[in-house]
Amino acid sequence: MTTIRTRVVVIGTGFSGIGMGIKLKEAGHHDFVILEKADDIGGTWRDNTYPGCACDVPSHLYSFSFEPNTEWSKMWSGQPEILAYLRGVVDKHGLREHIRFGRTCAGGRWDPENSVWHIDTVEGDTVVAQFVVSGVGALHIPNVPALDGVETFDGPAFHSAQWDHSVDLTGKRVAVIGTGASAVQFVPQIVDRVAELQLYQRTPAWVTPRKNFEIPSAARAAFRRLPGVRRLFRDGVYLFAETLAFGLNGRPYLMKPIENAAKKNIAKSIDDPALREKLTPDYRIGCKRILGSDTYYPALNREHTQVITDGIEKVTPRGIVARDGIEREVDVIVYATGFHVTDGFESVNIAGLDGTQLVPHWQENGIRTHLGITAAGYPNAFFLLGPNTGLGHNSVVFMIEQQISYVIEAIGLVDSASARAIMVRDDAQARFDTEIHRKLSRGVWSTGGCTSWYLDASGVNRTIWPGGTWQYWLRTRSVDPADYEFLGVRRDTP
Ligand code: N01
Repeated sequence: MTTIRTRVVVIGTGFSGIGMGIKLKEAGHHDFVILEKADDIGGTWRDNTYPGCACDVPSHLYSFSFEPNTEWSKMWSGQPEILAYLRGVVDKHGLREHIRFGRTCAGGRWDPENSVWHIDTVEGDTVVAQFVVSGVGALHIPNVPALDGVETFDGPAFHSAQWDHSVDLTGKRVAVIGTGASAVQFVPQIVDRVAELQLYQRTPAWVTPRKNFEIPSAARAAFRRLPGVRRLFRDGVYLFAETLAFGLNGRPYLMKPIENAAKKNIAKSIDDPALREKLTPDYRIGCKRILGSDTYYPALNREHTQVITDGIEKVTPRGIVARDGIEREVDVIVYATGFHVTDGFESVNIAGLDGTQLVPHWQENGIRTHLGITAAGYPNAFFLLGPNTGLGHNSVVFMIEQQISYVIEAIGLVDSASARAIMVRDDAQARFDTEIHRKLSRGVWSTGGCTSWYLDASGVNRTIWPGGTWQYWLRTRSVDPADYEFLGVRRDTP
C-alpha cells in the first residue's frame, strides 16, 4: 500500500493514455504517472487476440499523426501489428518509466482543501495528483449475457475479448453468439477448422465488401522517402471516411449507395434465399456499426454452418436450446456479445467537488459533459474518448489527439492563471448538451430503426459524436476560458 504523489495521473495505456503521456512530456510536464490494470500496454489491442482481429479503419489513419508508421503491411492491419506499433511508440518515447502496471483504478475523490485528486487502486495504492485524465475507453468490460443456464455448460466457453487460445477448435462443434464487428472478423478464420459452426444471430449487421490488400513494398519505400506522399495518402483516406459523416448525420440518401453495395454483397455471396433473408437487416445502414468483410458471407454459405435466428431459450450442459425448442449440441461456446459500455466508466467513478459520485450522478440525471472531455463539478478531471466522442465512420485516434491537445492547453491555463484547478461552468455544459441533443435527433443512430450499444437504456446516443470530425476539431481547437471557472487562484500573484 503506497501513496504515489504526482502532478497528473493518466488511467490506461491504450491509444488515449499513450498519446497523453507523449504530449505531456512534449509540453514539459514530466511529473506524471500512468495506471495500467494489466501487465502490458495496449488497451483493446492487447486484450483482443481473437483469430482475425484487425482494425476496420485503415492503418495509416488509425495511428498517431505525430508517429507515422510507413511500414503498415496492409491497408487494414491486424491486431499483432497494431500492438507492436503501440509498444514501439511507448519505448521510443520512454513512457514505461511512467507506467505503473497491475494497478486498476477503483475511483477517487477530489480534495477541495488541497485541490488534488486521491485516486485509489483496487490493489490498495493511492495516487495523489492535481489532474486526472481518463483514457479507459468504452469497450473493455466483456459482456457475457445472463442467459438461462449459462453457467451449466460443460465445455469451454469464453468471450471474444478473452479468447482462450488453449482450446483447439479443430474438429469441434462450435457455437458463436453474436454477429457484431468481432464475430464478423473471427468466424471466417475458424470456419475451416471446426466440424460444425452454429451462429446465433439476434440482429443481422450490414456488411459491405472489404478489399483489403498488402501495401506494396514500392509504396512503403515511397512513404519512407517522401513523407508528403504518406501524408497525402493519409489525408485522402481521412477525407473519404469523412464524407460518410454527412450521410450518418441526417442525410440518409447519401448512405443509399453503401446500403446498395451491402445488399449486392449479400446477393452475390449467399446462395440460399432463406439465408439471404435472414442476413438482410431491416434497419438503416449506419444505425449499427457498418462492417466490412469479403469472407464473412462465404463462411455462412458453408454446409457445416447454420445461422440460428430464433433467439436463445437457454444454455444446457450439452449445448444451446433456441426458441424453436431444439437443443443443438456443441463442444465450445464463444460469446461475441460485445461490452458493458456504460459500466466502462465505473473504473473512473470519481467523487467531485461536493462529493457527488460521477457514475451514479450520470445514471440518475443523464450524462452531461462539455465536449465529452470535462464535467461540471469535477475540477481538473478530463475524459479521453468520453461520452459522445466515439465514431462510426472515421478514426477515433483523430478524436483522441484533439482531446489531448485540449487537455494540455487546459493544464497550461491553470498554470498561467496561477490557479489550482479548472472546472467547466454549468452554463457551458448545458449549452453543449442542448447542441448535441439537437444534432443527435437527426443522426441515424436515433432515427435508423435499430437498437445498439451506442444508445443508453433510455434510447439516447451517449457514445457517438453526431457530426464530422472536422466539426469536433473546430469545437476543440482551443479552450475558451469563458467556459471555465478557475479555482484556488493565488491572489498575491501579479
Ligand atoms: O460487439 P457488438 P463486438 N443474445 O456489441 C449480440 C469495436 N470493434 O465485440 O445486435 C444474443 O458490436 C448482439 O446482437 P444485437 C466496434 O466499435 C472494433 O462485435 O444487440 N445475441 C450483436 O450481434 C464494435 O462496434 C473493431 O441484437 C446477443 C453482438 O452480440 C465494438 O467493438 C473490431 C446478446 C455484439 O456485437 C463491439 O463489437 C471489433 C444476447 N443476449 C470490435 N447480447 C475494429 O475493427 C448481445 N448479442 C476497430
